[in-house]
Amino acid sequence: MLNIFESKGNLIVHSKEPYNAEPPLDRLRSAFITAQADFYVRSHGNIPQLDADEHRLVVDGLVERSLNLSMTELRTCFPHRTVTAVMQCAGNRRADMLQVAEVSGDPWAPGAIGNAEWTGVALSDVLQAAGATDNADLHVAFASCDEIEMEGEGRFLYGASIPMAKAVSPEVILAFAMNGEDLAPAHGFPLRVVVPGFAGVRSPKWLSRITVQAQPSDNHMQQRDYKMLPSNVTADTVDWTKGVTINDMPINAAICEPSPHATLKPGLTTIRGYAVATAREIVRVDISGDGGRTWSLAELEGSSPWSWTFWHASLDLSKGEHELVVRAWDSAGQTQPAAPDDTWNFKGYLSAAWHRVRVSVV
Ligand SMILES: Nc1nc2c(c(=O)[nH]1)N[C@H]1C(S)=C(S)[C@@H](COP(=O)(O)O)O[C@H]1N2
Ligand SMILES: [Mo]
Repeated sequence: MLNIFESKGNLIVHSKEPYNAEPPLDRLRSAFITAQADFYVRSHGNIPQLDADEHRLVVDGLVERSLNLSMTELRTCFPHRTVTAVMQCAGNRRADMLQVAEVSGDPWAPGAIGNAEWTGVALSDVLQAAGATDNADLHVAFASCDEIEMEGEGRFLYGASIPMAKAVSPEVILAFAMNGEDLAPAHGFPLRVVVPGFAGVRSPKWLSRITVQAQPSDNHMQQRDYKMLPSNVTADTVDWTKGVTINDMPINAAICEPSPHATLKPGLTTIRGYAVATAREIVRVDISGDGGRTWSLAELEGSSPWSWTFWHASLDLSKGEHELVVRAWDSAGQTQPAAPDDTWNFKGYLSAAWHRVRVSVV
């Protein structure tokens, strides 16, 4: 079997251990469905090499009957569902916030996102088989097999949770396949959660346990990370209990081509990128060739619920330096903040300001 650096040879590696990497943007923009080889990887610990024949999924907590399922039982006892959905890290585009002030975490460009066809079983079917009550006040907690080591936290296994109201939505699945293939080890083989519309952190890979409980997961990932924080809060002053849990992702858009600092010829240039509004629809994308003073409409290439929307535009660029800018609009008329300063936070989460790319025309 290929090792991770071979199987992910096209990616830009932010760190090797834990392995974190994203695709170059022209590659990301080359297909509506992102190939596993080109799909970003965000890991906090090791990448477990699990045996599907041995793997078990336990369902317990506030249920009428606990389940302990093999992968074969999971595949054969429940109807299969396929959902095409974006997976996106809450730290996607963090590099832009880094330009405002220091932030913690890897400097992700706009590549910590991908769109895949996930196949598995509905989480709601599994919860129903266990006789879980779907009281909206409950939480569904997930436990994984990867081990994480963090300063001040020691060693622990990855875990996170989602509210019951989302857990019983039909789009939330326990996936064993991505784009019709087994999940690659880096993407959670043999089983992961996929929570369309939510930040990637709520979609645990290498899933081993589902627990229905009265409160959110007590895991570090749920309690002391991945929260929305005001810009005056720092690593030294943060009170995690006051942060807001990041679930839904904001509207966002990025220019994938041309790449930053590209040298172009005068005349018509095609600009390509993606926009994403998760639960809502992208209805308009604006593109500027002069730093956001004047705008024209990009052409949308169609979408599906939970997927991204690809767009392209043609701009007539004269000789000189240009700042290309994109901003998207959703069906509720919401758009993106103009500058990363507006939403800066020391963790660099939810970086969704107008995306700017400088090019030279010579
Ligand atoms: N078990 C486990 N699940 C995890 C993570 C992890 O480190 N361990 N990272 C999460 C985060 S923060 C993101 S953004 C997505 C990334 O999924 P991918 O690596 O398949 O792209 O997985 C999520 N699930
Ligand atoms: Mo993430």
